[in-house]
Amino acid sequence: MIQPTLVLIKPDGLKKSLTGNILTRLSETKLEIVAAKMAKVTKDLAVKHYEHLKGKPFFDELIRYLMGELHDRKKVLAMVYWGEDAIQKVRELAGATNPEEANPVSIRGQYGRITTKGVYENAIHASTNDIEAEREIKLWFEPDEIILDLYPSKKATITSVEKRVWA
Ligand code: IDP
Ligand code: MG
Repeated sequence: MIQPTLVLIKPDGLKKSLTGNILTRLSETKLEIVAAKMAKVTKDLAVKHYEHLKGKPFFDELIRYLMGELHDRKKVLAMVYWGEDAIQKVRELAGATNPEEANPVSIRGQYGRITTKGVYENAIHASTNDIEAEREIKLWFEPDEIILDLYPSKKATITSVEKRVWA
């Protein structure tokens, strides 16, 4: 099945200068990158991204992790990979959630660690299924930021929206 998946290089991956290595590993999948940007991660965005983990003992620390507060890198590299079995291919390359259990040659096995506060710092996020991919891609990207029309969109005239423009 041809499908998209959301990939994030998390703040530990950026801080450890792993972006190039991780992108090289991902290129083994022969999938296409159809969207990419450096994104600042607000608390609201981090909480929405990990809303399925609300209530877990590590939740607050996980939010601080995704926001870059543990690594002094307040950003992530957000990308949409697209192609045949994209979700499963990227998950396999990423490895298990717990870096200690991840295949040693997977991205998380190679680069992940467990912090003394107990958060799994695992360098990369990858969607786990189609529903999650759609929710996450819509959370991180607007339709015009993606090269393909992945999901139905509509034109909207937005008035009174305050945003920064070049001075
Ligand atoms: P996933 O990233 O492999 O899809 P999720 O269960 O969605 O795993 O968890 C999201 C993130 O939360 C993980 O990537 C990891 O950083 C962190 N995490 C998940 N489970 C634990 C745990 O049991 N202890 C500490 N951190 C965890
Ligand atoms: Mg997950």
